[in-house]
Amino acid sequence: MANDALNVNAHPAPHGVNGQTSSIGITVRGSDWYWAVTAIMTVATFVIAGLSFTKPRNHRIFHYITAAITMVAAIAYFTMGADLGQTPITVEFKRSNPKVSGTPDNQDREIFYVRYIDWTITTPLLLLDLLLTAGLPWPTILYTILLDEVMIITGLVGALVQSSYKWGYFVFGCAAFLWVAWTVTWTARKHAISLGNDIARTYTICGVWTIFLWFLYPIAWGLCEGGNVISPDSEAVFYGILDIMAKPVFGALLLWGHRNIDPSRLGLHIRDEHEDPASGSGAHQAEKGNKDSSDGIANNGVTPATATPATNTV
Ligand code: RET
Repeated sequence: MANDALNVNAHPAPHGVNGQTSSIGITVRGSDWYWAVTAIMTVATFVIAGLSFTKPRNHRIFHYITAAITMVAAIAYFTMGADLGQTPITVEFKRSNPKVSGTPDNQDREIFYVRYIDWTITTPLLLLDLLLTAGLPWPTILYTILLDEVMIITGLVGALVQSSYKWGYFVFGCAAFLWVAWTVTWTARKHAISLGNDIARTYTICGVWTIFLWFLYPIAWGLCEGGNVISPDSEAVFYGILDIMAKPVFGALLLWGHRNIDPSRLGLHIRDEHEDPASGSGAHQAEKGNKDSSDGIANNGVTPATATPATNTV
């Protein structure tokens, strides 16, 4: 079946939105690639959701978070494959390369704002996956997620700005990212190391993978939405490969690492239906011989289970 999305969804075609058209947009090949990534994200979602059934309900938190990440990405990629979720923005840098030059009377580039809606939802979930693995106190997790939102939203606003002011937003975004990168590589790693070798190893592999990949996103932004250096088809490939590495491949590494880690060791005391509400997940801790309720690090900053079992039993 031929891919007709660029004509079906655009008024006027191709890439038209609200009567305006971008002359610098994806081709059918770019759209095909977006469909391929949609398929990868969809399959990943079903596999992860299926694997969650191999775990008791109170041990599924990382499966659920990770499946939500690929599910949201699948919908975003469906949108981009359909040439939707985008708007024309006049480029700041007019280029001579025919792939990004536009036409004499139109130098608008197709900006996929839906990418940022995806990231606004999924990057906090990726951080939650990581920082819960490290047993970081919840106020630090929340604050890091807030700065992550600053990073993504400034990236979105900058992408939608035509003038050089877009780089102001880019700088705000990079500053916020440095905080996130610091927390992941330093603060949270120290916490993970205090929880035992298996947790430290899982955290380090996933954390290093994440920060290495995340550093490439602002570079892609500079070449695409910012500098108009590479074509929207190349943009699709660049961000697409990054997203596959940062979501399904990251998810596989994380869930594999978690296969023998009881969430209660991370301070995640989650009660299952057959457990006595009054005893919280104390049973779990006793059974595994963990020290996390007494050392004050691995309990996400919540009062230890032994003191007030009801408050930290979700
Ligand atoms: C922007 C531009 C502003 C400066 C910075 C950025 C970083 C974005 C990142 C995105 C990560 C996305 C992921 C998606 C999931 O698959 C917004 C491009 C620093 C790090 C991991």
